Amino acid sequence: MDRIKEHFQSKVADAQKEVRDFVAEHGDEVIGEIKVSQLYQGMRGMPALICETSKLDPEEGIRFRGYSIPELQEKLPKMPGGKEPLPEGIFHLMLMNEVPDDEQVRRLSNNWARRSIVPPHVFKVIDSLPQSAHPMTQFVAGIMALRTESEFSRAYRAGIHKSEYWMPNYEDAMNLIARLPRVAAYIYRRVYHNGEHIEPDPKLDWAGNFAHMLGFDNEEFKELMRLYMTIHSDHEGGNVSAHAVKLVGSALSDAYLSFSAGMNGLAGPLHGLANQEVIRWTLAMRDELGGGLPSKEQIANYVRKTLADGKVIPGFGHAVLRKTDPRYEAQRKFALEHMPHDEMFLIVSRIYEVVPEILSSTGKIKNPWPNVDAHSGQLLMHYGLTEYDFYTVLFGVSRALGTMANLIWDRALGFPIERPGSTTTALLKDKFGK
Ligand code: FAM
Repeated sequence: MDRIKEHFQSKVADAQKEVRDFVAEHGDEVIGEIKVSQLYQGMRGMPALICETSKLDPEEGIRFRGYSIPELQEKLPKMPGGKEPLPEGIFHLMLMNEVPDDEQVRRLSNNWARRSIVPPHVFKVIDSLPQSAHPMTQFVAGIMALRTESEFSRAYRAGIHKSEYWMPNYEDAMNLIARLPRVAAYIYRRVYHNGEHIEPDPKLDWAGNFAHMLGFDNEEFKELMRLYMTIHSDHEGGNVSAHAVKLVGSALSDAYLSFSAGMNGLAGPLHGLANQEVIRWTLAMRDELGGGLPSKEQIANYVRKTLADGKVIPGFGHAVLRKTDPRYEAQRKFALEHMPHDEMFLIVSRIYEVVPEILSSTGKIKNPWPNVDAHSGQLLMHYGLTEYDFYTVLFGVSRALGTMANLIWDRALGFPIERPGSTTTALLKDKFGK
């Protein structure tokens, strides 16, 4: 067993006992009530899941194991001379509930590099799809092809004891994280660079190597990838991708099956696909207005037209947040530091000045402020990653960090299969009257 796995194992028995004792003592406490409306509104605000890795506060935004994004930027290890946290660090924090030191992060980088070989049939599966298939389609196909490597599935078939489920599950989760950048970069190079693939450089960190395989070797882009992979990794348990991974995993579907379920959810325009939609919408606006930096009034008119057409303004609003997303702020800070005069950045900033007031004035949108997706595309475009159909794949690679840390814990804590109840409108009407 490697040292990282041993370190995790040293935490399992205490965590199991903590949960067992807590539920034995407080299992009958009531933590909320459910209104009829919540059943029709996507279970909004209903506490229904345990997710240890991060918690979203409506006003303050996300905290990973108690740390805000600015705190992580300060505390997590960085590359020598770098300013952005290494994603290995946030994974360690989420999994171990400890801020790692440089040595622990380096060990994780090396561990993932050793696990990162993707079997050739995965590339064949991807190559069998039309080049025009959306990158998320290709990504999910690649993940499913990786499943031939599942150690959990093999162990289950061989009759593994339930107390050991987490162990092969850990292997699957770590292998998946290690291999995803190669699969994602393969899709990018296949679709947008004539299939001219770039070999991994095992000496690089996980995100730096990902940037390298995508074809972006400048250090500033690598720093962006480290920030991007860190801030997109987790957003508590109830969002569509995180919940889908957890739900499917609860049936003892292995990490590959579970993660691909989450990626199918991330590919929806109200969730992760919003990052490509933001750029599509922004470019369409710019083109319609003749190019250049539109005025506030022009943006306002375009926003009103989008709303009148019955469409959403992508990148704005959130089911839980009620203020500007700190992930948006972290990206804005990066832009202000590295590209304050970039035209797309100026447009994004101006959209930020105009949209919230208009959304608020509709009187129905609960959060008029920008979310993570309102900014990420602009940063990528600045460095030449302009193929926005690919953006959700980047989000997906990052989301593996949080969802896999959770999946390992779910199996370690022996969480059961999820099976909430459902009811019918007729039954509710019988109960509460017409
Ligand atoms: N533009 C136009 N209308 C919006 C809107 C927006 N950006 N955000 C919310 N609304 C509408 C919403 O469609 C609903 O309309 P109806 O009553 O006619 O159905 C109404 O306002 C109330 O919605 P809400 O309670 O404020 O939001 P929800 O919790 O239902 O939905 C979002 C949350 C994120 C799905 C929604 O704000 C949205 O569609 N935003 C645009 C897409 C987007 O940026 N998604 C990315 C979210 C992100 F953080 C992520 O997952 N990566």
